[in-house]
Amino acid sequence: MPLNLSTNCLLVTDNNSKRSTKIRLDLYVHRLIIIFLIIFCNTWAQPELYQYSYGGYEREYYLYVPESIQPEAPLVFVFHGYTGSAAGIMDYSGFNAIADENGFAVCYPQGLTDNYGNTFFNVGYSFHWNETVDDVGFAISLASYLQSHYDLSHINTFSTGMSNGGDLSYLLACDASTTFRAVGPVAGIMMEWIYDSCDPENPMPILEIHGTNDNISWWDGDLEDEDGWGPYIGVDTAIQFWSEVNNCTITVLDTLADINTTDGSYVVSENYQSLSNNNEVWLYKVINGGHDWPGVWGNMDINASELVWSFFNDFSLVYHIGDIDYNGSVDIGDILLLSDEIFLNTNYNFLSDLNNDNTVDINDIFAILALVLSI
Ligand SMILES: [Ca+2]
Ligand SMILES: [Ca+2]
Ligand SMILES: [Ca+2]
Repeated sequence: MPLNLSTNCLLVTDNNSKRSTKIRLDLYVHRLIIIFLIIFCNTWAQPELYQYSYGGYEREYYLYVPESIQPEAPLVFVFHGYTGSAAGIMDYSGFNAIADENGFAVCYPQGLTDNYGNTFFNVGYSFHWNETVDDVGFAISLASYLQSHYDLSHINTFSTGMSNGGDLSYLLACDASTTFRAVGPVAGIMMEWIYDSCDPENPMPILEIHGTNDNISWWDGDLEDEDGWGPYIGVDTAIQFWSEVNNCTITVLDTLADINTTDGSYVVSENYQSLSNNNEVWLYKVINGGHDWPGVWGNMDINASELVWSFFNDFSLVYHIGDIDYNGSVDIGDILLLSDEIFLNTNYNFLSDLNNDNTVDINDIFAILALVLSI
């Protein structure tokens, strides 16, 4: 018996040993899988720095594509301020986290360096009189490339930015309204020359967030160019201009809750609406606010990044590839339109490119027929 007991004990010990070894191995494998997943997921979702040749320059941008992104997801451009950087605004704006939650891609272009050694986007400041870089062309070209290469929305593409990046967003609203669906400048202004020449092909929703005590992008503008950036119009004039462009006739004013009573400012919202279209113009007027990105520094009652995304989301257009007439279904009417486009050799329409090969031809007819006939 003692021997048996002993043997049993030994056997038990042996079994325990094997079991504990197995448990250790299982834990080890599990840890390896978790570590692998963490590395893999992080690698997948990490923003990456890319190069892009345009206009004789080797441009750079960060692109963030959440791992859960769906085809035809929105694309948001975020432009940094004068002397700033793509990495800097990517870091402080928090747009990558918002993109994760809402399923859109974010592009952070890097401005070139001017004669003063400062990074910038060219909106025609007076001291940039000799700069010829075409940042509007760069943004249009890069948007088109990213839309096609990453299967992102050709319609729901937006622009925001801080200060100089906000100024560029206004210029894009004027000159690139067929590429950008809406823009949301923060502490941005319209240079007088942009205001004078602005004639957008499409009206577009505009959101501005601006402090009344901004000591760089002055609320009332600087038409006499006292500050050296070149003449620019005031915020109220810009908002009035875009309200007229969008045919807005209704104004809704609201004073937002002064949630943070130690930030020295509060926010009044102005919402301009149209009876003839779905476009709106929004102004978040930060009373006593400075040259800030609210929610990060300056006013803490609102979060500029979240407001900008919420605005873009509200003005995203819903569409489906193949529904060329936007009537909510793919049917004979769309087949006829597609046939006309091919027959008349009209400009490329991505809604007609059912097989997503960047051309509209007979193969798309076969594809839409298959879709309509459900074969
Ligand atoms: Ca406050
Ligand atoms: Ca249709
Ligand atoms: Ca095609």
